[in-house]
Amino acid sequence: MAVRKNQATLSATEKRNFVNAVLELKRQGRYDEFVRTHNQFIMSDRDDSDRVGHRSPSFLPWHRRFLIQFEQELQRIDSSVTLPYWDWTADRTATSSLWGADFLGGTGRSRDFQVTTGPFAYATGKWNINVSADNRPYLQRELGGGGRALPTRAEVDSVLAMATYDMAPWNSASDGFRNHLEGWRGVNLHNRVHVWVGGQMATGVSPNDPVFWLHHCFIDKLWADWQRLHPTSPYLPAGGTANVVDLNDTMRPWNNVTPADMLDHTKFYTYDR
Ligand code: CU1
Ligand code: CU1
Repeated sequence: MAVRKNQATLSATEKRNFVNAVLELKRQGRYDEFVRTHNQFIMSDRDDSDRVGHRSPSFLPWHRRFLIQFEQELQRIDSSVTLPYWDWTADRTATSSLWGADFLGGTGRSRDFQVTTGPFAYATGKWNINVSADNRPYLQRELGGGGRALPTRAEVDSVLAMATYDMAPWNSASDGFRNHLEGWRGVNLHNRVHVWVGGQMATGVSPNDPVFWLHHCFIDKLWADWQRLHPTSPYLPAGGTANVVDLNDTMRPWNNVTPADMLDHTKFYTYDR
């Protein structure tokens, strides 16, 4: 069974294998398909009409399925690779090892926020941005530039304490665990991290930045942690709800997977703690 680990505990070899698999997927042209799919959902998910990937109950199962597909593509290149997670409550500065030249590279330069260090720097010739929001061909970051710190452990725990998965109106105005984790309400967890990284991460083409996968892997882990804390709290809504993915409805773009299929992550992988 594949074990997903905290990125801070990866060996030099594990970091290199992850980076190399990501670069190979990019070279094959398959990486950009994930960027394109994600952006299409960001553009079409609406509070008052169909919503699947975001601002809706299926935010968590949709991204779980999306990450599994990405991880499987990496494993086809290197079977030893699993997605690492970034615990941004612990590794919360622009100088943490996550941003080292041996892993994801650092923040962007001040002139244009272009990332110039590490394996995803434009000058390497291996990381051109093809699915773009602004026609710039290079990865951009402005770590911490939004002026608001990354969420704290206490903030995470306050959201994990919420016993109800989701509530009407099942969108970005909802109370409950999912919407507070997604970050449209309250302490703003997931969305705030996208803004903290800045550059492409603050847009619909966020998977252009490989940190997207490490961020969402931690969000996925927090869902699993929440399930353990609230073993009798079900996924909601159970059925008959307009415009959102109920427990046994299939999710686009796969159309063969439901939230119910995604509830037990241990069918696919485990976390290191
Ligand atoms: Cu997303
Ligand atoms: Cu996200």
